[in-house]
Amino acid sequence: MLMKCAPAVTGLAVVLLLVACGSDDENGGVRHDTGPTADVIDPCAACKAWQVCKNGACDFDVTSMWNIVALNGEVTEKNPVGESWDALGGLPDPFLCLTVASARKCTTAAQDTLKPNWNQMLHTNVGGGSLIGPAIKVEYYDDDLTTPDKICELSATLKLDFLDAGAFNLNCQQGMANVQLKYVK
Ligand SMILES: [Ca+2]
Repeated sequence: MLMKCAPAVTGLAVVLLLVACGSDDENGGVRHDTGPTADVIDPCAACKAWQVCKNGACDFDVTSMWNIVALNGEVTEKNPVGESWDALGGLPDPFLCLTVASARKCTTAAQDTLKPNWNQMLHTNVGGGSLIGPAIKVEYYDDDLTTPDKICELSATLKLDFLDAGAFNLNCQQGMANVQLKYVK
């Protein structure tokens, strides 16, 4: 009995185990496993931080909070009419605006580049309910002295998969952009 209940452990632990083993004898000495039992499987054990357990399944938590970061993008060399974006073969100055829950936020314009690298936080603490469901308005422009030239405008409906991936990309004829979704709480 002693050997069975006290595997390689230090002195103090042995003493404690001896006490525990003593009471085992009263129950027939069959209880010796302290690990969790496999009888009950929690269906929500694998729920992510932004999910709630609902009717025994993981469900999106509409009260979760998210930050939205415009990471980077790419723009085609020519504009929709086949010309360079700026005069005399100049490269574009791309910026991205995202309207979420009626708030329109834009990156600064990346100067003279086909590969803007903004890495700018546009929205903070956006409620999950505003992120999934309502479409996000996307405006992608080449900044100019007068009025910006449109690279593209579109409406994006986010999917739960995007939250899982923590990012999504926007694709249109004249360019693409990567946007990061960061779970806050
Ligand atoms: Ca420009």
